[in-house]
Amino acid sequence: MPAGPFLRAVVATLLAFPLVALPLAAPAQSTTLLVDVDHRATTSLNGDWHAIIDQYSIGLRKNGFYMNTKFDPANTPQDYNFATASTLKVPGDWNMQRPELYYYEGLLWYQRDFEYHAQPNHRVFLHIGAANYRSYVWVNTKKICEHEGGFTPFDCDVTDALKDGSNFAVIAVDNTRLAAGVPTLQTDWWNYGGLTRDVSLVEVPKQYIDDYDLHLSRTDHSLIEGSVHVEGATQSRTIIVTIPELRARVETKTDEQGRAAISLPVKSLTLWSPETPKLYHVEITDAGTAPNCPPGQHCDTRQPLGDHLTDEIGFRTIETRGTQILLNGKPIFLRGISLHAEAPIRGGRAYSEKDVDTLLGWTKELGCNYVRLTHYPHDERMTRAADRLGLLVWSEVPDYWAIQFDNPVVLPKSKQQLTEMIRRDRNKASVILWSIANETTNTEVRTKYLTTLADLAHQIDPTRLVTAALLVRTEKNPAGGSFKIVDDPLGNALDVLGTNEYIGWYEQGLTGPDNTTWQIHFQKPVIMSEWGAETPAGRHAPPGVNPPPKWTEEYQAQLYQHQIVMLNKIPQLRGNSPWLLMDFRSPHRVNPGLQDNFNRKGLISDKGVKKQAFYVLQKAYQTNSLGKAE
Ligand code: GCB
Repeated sequence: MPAGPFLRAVVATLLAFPLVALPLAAPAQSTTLLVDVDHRATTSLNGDWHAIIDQYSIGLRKNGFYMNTKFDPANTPQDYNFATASTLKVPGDWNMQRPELYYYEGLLWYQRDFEYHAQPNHRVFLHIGAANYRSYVWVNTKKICEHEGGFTPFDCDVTDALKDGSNFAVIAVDNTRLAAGVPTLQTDWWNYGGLTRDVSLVEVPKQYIDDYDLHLSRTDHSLIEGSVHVEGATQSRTIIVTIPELRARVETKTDEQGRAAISLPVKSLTLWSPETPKLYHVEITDAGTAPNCPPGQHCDTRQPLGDHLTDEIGFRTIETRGTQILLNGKPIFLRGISLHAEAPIRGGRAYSEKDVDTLLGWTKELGCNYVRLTHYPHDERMTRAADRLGLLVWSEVPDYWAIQFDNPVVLPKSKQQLTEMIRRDRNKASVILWSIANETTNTEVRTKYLTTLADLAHQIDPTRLVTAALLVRTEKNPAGGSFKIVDDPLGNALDVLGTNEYIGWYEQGLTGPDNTTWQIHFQKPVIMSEWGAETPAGRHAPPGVNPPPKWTEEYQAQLYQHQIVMLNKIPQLRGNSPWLLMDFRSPHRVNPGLQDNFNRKGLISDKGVKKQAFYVLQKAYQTNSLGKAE
């Protein structure tokens, strides 16, 4: 290879930075988070993006300097060329789009051109629905922002970088697993990389509504309360919230922080519930800086109007009383199933309406009123659809397994993802549970860390319940069988206890559940958040062999029967979400012929074939033979 400036730059960089320690880019430029982006008029940047695999992160070593300066289309780059690079579809993980990317973990550069014609007095954001795991964004060679976290949206202010006419964006996405990441190195799911969700340009006025929270008062079911925030508001602005169908309207003012408290009395409200998933059309208007209009006077002085948003919102309350979960003040049992954001049939990360329709269609067919969306926030289409379909939702951040709880750089990452998840979805009636973790080992430092997260979730959103999927202790029962003991001190910080168990799969056999007694050391509602068994669809026990062997549909189905009997004996059980709706891709599952890179604990195969256990759970849900305590 001829020694040119590029090579010299690379050699110099490599000498400066040992191979193992890729230099971290400069501290992340701030990103914001616009809520309700799917109701704004946006310019979609979905479609074909040029893509360059950069396995050694060369372009990033100088904080994007090298590639960035050569993005000028007048230059003919020596070592890469976006114009001639082949393309990848956005949204979409890269792993499923090209064979050479199936196992790829590293950096990949995306580039696309777009037209933009500026409107005066507006700000423009580049909205990225999710990019796994770290992203670095440039527009027209200007470095715009960075973001860490693979499952939450972010918005980068590109106003000053845009030109009238032809523009281009470059986004480097890196899905290298990080020990100090959230999640950390080990996960039982595929590390799908790339721009996995929608990308768009969002144009907003100079002062814009970046956030709002409208919910029903727990104590007064004829009062909607919350707040609206106007970013960039330097003086008090008039905010109007209306629900035309209810003829409800409130007009109020922002404070010095740009926040307006909302208190909106409503009459004859139909409460949102799985049986009546009623959504109301809501209008939120920033009416500018003019004073309130005195009654009886003509007021057209408040032009120009500021930002305007619409949303479809359901109103309901969720709370606990002792060991009960109350929806709209009434006890409810959560008949659920867990699911990953794995796309049915085509495979890869789920992102489309079709993916959501298929997954939630199966969930409804199963007789569920509830879904546990594991182990990270899913696409916003999922929670929108859950709102429409009347499915209650558990939504989770990827504080999964062995997070580095003792590493001070990690907690801010968890907090950020939790905040982003809550902001995006707190106007969705379907979401009732924020889950802060899954199966974390009980240590003092872990409990402190996750208690901080639970407190943060309560602080940002005092209207919902906070949960986590806990590990459960096992002890021998002197009278025979075993005890399952729920006494993880993290339970003190939670409203609802999720508990995972694999009796009959990782421990004991089919009759394991018959010999298990549960001891729960908290007077709080419990959801059996995971349990299950694995089998490829269509793999059957030999005729007449009973009990059936593991890895057969018969074993899985019979285990479901035993588990359901056990679950019904747990007095404070208030919900159930077995593991899981559909088989999903995972690097942990390498058993040839049985798994072939798929965790096969689904009730349905990744190709859409239902296993026998599907019908066992369906029967329990449809006949109400599970959760009788309701
Ligand atoms: C668990 C994890 C889940 C795994 C599952 C399994 O406990 O929470 O992510 O996929 O077990 O199949 O082992």
